[in-house]
Amino acid sequence: MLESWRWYGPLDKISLPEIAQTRATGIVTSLHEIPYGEVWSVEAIEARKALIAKPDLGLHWNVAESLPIHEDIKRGTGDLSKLFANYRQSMANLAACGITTICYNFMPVVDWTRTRLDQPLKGGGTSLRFEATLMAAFEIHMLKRDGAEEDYLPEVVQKAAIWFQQSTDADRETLLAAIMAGLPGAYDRYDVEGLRAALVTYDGIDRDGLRANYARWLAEVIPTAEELGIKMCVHPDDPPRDILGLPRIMSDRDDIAWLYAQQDTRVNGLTLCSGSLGANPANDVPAIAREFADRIHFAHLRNVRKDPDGSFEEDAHLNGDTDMVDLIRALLDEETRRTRNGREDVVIPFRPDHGHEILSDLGRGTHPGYPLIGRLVGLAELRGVIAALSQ
Ligand code: DNO
Repeated sequence: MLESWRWYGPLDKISLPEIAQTRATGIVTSLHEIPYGEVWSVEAIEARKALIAKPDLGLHWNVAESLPIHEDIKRGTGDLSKLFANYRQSMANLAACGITTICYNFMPVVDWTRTRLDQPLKGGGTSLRFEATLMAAFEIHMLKRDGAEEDYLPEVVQKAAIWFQQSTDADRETLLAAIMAGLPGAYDRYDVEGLRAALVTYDGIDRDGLRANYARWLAEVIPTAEELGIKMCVHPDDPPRDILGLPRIMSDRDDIAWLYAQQDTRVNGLTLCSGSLGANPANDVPAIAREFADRIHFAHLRNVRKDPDGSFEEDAHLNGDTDMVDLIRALLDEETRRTRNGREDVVIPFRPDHGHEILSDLGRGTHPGYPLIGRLVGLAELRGVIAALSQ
């Protein structure tokens, strides 16, 4: 397994020399400044690659996360040929620069979603939390989405009403900011009106409709990935359930089976994100890893602790509900199998996904979920498990 680290590019408050001290060697990044749907030029990719390699810190750009998919493709609206062609061109340019693993997601409108970015931890520090009551309060009372009440347990709906009544304007703003924080690397955020407008554009698109749009996109890009030797790996939905009335179609075992069947080739694969999948009580993450192992091209390792009402909180990497040791065993077993089968892509890159804000992370203003010390703790713990299991 190759230790990697997500870096948000030159605007990231964590510098490459700091990352080098974690002893991770792979850099996972994106050209965040390029608007969705536009081509990543060879020059732009080479320049970023050189920046990563330049300080001679032993780092290299190994995974593009994400090469984002334009919302028009997810909605299936209009003439998409230009957007498909642009995506394929970016893939070709990445391949020309030697970057052959691409992570993307097919979540409509919002990426990962939390309701609190600074949930206090016992003994100090903070974590990211998804509180069902707060999400319900947002959807029912702030967004005023039709039918939102039906998506939550009655007691959650009740508590949400109380929270909303008692909340101040500042509480509501903080909640909106937390929910919007997940848009990866994007610098524009929706306000309530903007979000409402974005949701309207998905009116009439149900699960089957979204799947059809995804299948169409796969048919457009997977043959190209095959020609270029690129491994495509979808990131699961986070949280793995419908949200804001939008369908989510990459949330569990059956969704992954569906994906693999759409284009039955190894390059059509998965980012095994243990935290995303682990937030659904029905998902047995190590079992999913074993079942779909041969097309896992990348792993995000973190852990969540779930509550019965649908809430969850990001726990320490070896705590939480997922048996991380068993999961890592599944990934190492897959590497062994790949070696035996003579596969070229034996090594699975992984990154310590998210981390608690602790010690000197506090107040540093890094991306939510991506502090230095908290992730380093996660990496160190995962590294220990890998070393022990590899003996
Ligand atoms: C959250 C991340 C996701 C991921 C995208 C991939 O922390 O794992 O934002 O980068 O969903 O497209």
